[in-house]
Amino acid sequence: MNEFALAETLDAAVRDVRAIPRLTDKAALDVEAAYRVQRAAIGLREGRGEALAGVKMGFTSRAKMVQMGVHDVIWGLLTDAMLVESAVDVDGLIHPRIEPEIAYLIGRPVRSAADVDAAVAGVAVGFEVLDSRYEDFSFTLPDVVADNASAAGYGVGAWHDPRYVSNVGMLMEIDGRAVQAGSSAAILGDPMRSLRAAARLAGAAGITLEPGWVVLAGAATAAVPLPKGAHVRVTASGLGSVEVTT
Ligand code: OOG
Ligand code: MG
Repeated sequence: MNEFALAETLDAAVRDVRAIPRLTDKAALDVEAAYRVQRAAIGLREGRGEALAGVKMGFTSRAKMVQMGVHDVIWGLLTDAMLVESAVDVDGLIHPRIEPEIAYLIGRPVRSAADVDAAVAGVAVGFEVLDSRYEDFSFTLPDVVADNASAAGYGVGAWHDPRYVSNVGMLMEIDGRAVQAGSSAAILGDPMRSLRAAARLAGAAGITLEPGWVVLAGAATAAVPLPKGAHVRVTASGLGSVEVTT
């Protein structure tokens, strides 16, 4: 299968809400080719009217690397349609998970890592909804890259003025019960490092981070299954909380 056909296979899995076998079971796919598949699949979304809205970093914490068995930092693209306002329709997802994130708001165009520190317009606590398109939520590095780093949705709390959040406590609760707790320091030692990596990777790919875009720095803890009828709250010390229902 060519790269465009692989992108169409992943895109169909999203639309049909049906898991597919890993691409690497049949196709010889390296990481570089996988990023081309990712970009082609995003192109299909753009063709349906979705607009790029940001970047997400993956496997920036040890907790996530250990959970998923992948040991390289990856990145993916967010579109406006992925933004969750208050509720997630889990019936439209295959096997969703949720994880606590630190989010940055871009205030000025960023073309390289050198631009990014001065371009931060805000920081917030956030969450990411993941939905691997692969059976059993299981993949190799090229598979998950091609699958846009399992991105399905994201939400952010109130934006705060730029500030250092290199070591703030983070808590994720479902129906009032703590399900994950950690520190933002789990994200590459400081989520700003992840933001700089996002700027470097996007720049190398010829993508400018635009004003209004959001960068998800990566989960501070492992992800947990997102059931139907749940109320999730993610809190980060000093940044307040963000809530979502399913
Ligand atoms: C891949 C996405 C990883 C993160 O924050 O580390 C990620 C996955 O776990 O399926 O978004
Ligand atoms: Mg994430």
